[in-house]
Amino acid sequence: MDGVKNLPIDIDSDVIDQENLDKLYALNNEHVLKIVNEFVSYCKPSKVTVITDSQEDIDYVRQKSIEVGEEAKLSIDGHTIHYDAFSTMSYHDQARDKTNTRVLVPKGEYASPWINTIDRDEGLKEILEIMDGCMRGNECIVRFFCLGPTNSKFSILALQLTDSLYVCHSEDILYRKAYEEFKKLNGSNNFFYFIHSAGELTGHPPVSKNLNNRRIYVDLQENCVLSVNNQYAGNSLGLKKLALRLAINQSNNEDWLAEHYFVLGVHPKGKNRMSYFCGAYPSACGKTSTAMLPGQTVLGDDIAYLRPWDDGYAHVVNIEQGLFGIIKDVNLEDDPFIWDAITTPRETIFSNVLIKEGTPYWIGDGREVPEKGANFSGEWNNGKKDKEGREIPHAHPNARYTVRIEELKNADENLHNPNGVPVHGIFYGGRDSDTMPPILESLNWEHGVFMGASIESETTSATLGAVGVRKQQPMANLDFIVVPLGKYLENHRKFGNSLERCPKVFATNYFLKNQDGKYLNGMLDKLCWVIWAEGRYHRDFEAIETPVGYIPKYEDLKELFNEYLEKDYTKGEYMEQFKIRVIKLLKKLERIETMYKKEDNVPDFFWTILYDEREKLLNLKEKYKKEEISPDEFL
Ligand code: OXD
Ligand code: MN
Repeated sequence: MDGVKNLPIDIDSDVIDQENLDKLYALNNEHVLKIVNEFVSYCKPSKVTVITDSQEDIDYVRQKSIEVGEEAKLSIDGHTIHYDAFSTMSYHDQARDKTNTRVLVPKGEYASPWINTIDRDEGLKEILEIMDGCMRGNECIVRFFCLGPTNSKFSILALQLTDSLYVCHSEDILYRKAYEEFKKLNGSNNFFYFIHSAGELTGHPPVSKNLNNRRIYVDLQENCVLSVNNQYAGNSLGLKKLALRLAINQSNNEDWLAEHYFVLGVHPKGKNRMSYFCGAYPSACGKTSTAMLPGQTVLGDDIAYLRPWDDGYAHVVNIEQGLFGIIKDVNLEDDPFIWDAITTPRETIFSNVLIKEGTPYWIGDGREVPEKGANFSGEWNNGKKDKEGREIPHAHPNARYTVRIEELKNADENLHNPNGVPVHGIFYGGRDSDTMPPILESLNWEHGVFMGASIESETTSATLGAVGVRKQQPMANLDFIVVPLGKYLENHRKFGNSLERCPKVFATNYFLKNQDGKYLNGMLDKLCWVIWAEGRYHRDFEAIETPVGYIPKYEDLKELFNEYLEKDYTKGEYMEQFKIRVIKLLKKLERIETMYKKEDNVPDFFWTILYDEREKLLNLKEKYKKEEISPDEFL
């Protein structure tokens, strides 16, 4: 301890007092001290506060966020509202900023068409200039968290410095506290760190002013991310999507996976068993609603780490303990668990919704939209337009709620299990209106990796930019992959092949439409796909082999729809949903081929599967002389 105490902390005593200094010294970690020292000197806050795991310290953050106006209390006890910056409908801070999120790449190292990179020296120079004095007049909070359950082989510790009380409060709901865990590091630098500043603030509530200077730079060399001039959690919270990028880098250099997965406990009726499934979907494509299916339990809805385990399975943990969920079309009927949690007293942060008389309203909440209220644009009334003449909706389509998972009635009992849970299956899905059937099982693990690698999805409001544009979304993780795609796919291949009990892989598509643009499936139909997949793992159902994977048999689905949804699922619906769209699938393969051809070192197994699938589809086309083949033809 003495050695560490002698380290120069040259922060003025009117910026950090003795009590806070002592909290830092107690960690006995020179790396933490150096980081705090260095970034306090760049960012120049007027005060530094160190938060331990004590309730008193944690309550301080929550209280302070309200005091500085980043959050305001709502009518229901524990509920607060936070707004992110808004200028116009197309210029705001209410979604992830992909353009200004860059990976710092040392000269001569890998650059990719899919990864937004910048030369490391140039990028550091740029962002440190922007960060010079960015916390002036504000308080910098130093906070310690754990990505994953504490005391677990899976987990990674994380240090966060931020001048946003909202960021810190959100992280407190979403992640496990770990000041005491840092002491167990024995002085090592085995942790990620994140420096965030909302930058100069404007207005009431205070929001980031200089969106044009918003930057999020990922430094793989230092295991750190610097983020400035933003508050939206996808840009600001170190532990969320910023840590995912660092973990993807680390896992691909070791023998595990860091994925954009929910984790769901599946409980089939009358079977006296349960199974765990992971699932990756681009944001706003049914991920949370799958994780929240009625009758099932939720372990996580966004990010997971997987490792091979000694029982032969891959095990998975949720690195979070809360939900930062999209609050659009969340209503009593479709999402009873979430509805219950966010409409009753408990610690909940709403962001970017409409507030009227202390009550939050969001798009698709099943209630009448108030004529006026307050939202991210200030005072709002029906028909209000932005500077460019675009109508401002009462709530943002990417508005969010932040709540702890254990507050939900369907929370899974293994949420904090340091050993994680065994993975029986994996779902991959995208927003695809015309190509893939609702569910398709891969022919084997490698084919499953191929299926995940060829997910396509139409863009949504969770990222800035146009919506509805079809894009390739490997493992729904492309926004976060920071290693060469070939390396990422090879790591997946090896991971599954090393397992004695390999998960089954399924592609799902909840967004198939008919020729008139009408969705072919109801919101809850996904429950039947999930139960079918669980049954396939346990060999309850046979399936029909097609060139692109296995599809369910009509009789099995008819029974499942009846048992789980009390719905009559007709043969006509089945035929329409599960026909093999040969031409559309061939076109998809072409797009996938074009994408991966731009990449070096894509593993051979990927090309073998792609060419094999193409040949089989061409043979079908030749044989049937039709664009679409009925499932019955494969019986
Ligand atoms: C999220 C996202 O918020 O992926 O989970 O954008
Ligand atoms: Mn996500």
